[in-house]
Amino acid sequence: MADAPALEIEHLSHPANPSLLTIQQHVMREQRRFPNATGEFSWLFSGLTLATKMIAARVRRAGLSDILGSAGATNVQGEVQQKLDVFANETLIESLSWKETIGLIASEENDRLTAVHYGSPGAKYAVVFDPLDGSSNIDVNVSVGTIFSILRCPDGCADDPAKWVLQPGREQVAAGYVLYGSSTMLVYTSGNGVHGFTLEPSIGAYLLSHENIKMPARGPYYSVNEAYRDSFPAPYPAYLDALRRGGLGTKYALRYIGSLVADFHRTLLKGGVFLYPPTADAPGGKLRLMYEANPIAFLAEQAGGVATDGARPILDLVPDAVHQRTPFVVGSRDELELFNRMAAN
Ligand code: AFP
Repeated sequence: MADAPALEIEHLSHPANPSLLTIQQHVMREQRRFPNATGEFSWLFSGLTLATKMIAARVRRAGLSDILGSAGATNVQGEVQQKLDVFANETLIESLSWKETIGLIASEENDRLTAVHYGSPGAKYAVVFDPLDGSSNIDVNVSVGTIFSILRCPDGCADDPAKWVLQPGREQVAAGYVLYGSSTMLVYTSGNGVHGFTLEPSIGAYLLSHENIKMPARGPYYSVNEAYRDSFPAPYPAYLDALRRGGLGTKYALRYIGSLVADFHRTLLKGGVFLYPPTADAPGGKLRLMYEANPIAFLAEQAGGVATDGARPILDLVPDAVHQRTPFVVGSRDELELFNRMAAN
């Protein structure tokens, strides 16, 4: 019998196309940094990506379907729930409940923690989220977002859900947001830089579009609801004046959408500073520490930026309640250096 021809191998002549890297592949690649990684984390992440694609689809059709407007109830914050808030919350909980590694869920929309696989030996993570931030903007077609934070079960957490969830932001395993804007983007960090993925709607996949995002060291904008300026404490009014009058070399312009994910996304890409100071109506600040400030602060620090509550780094704050609020200042290195200097005087 004649010798069979040897199988020939042709080597790929070009490197893999990075723009075809999906979020799933990226998360798996990041996990390989940890020798004992099991792939469970990327399975967990798939619950988030599926839910946010469903939310994106619903947001896109918001004007066409009967989903705009109030759902007729208020949430734990006393805010009127929009129908899309309810849909986003239920979709995230439903999608995440399939993931055996999730023990607990905490949502902005729910008064109490939700036990998912709490008590099961495989449950390692808690997921904390704001299902649809900026939802008072939905009816006027302004960008909204989902913000999430993932926390690992620390020693002893099995008997104590508070110990599991009420961890400082520094302990986050991963965090990110999805911005439902002119395109849908997912931006996340697992502690190794900040990476952005754009949803390609024709194939339903988040594809890598912004690798290793770095926040410019200085930017052109400050972002704050200046209608409350009269009740801002020191140093906020003087700080805003300094930016406007060229204290950092250029005269700053103002940009404010009123939707944290959109305002932060601009700050992340263009630089500058976003502020939600204490006000007369909200002396402890308006934004929520665990599912707004912590995940955004983690992203900011990973991108070279800074986040503070006016006195301490956001990520060092030890929460004592899931829905606790905080003043919040986040942005580029130079703007935050000036802010911290003025706050210390
Ligand atoms: P809603 O989800 O109720 O629209 O609140 C959005 C938000 O929590 C945050 O996304 C904004 O940065 C902030 O509130 C805007 O608050 P003001 O309307 O007081 O400026």
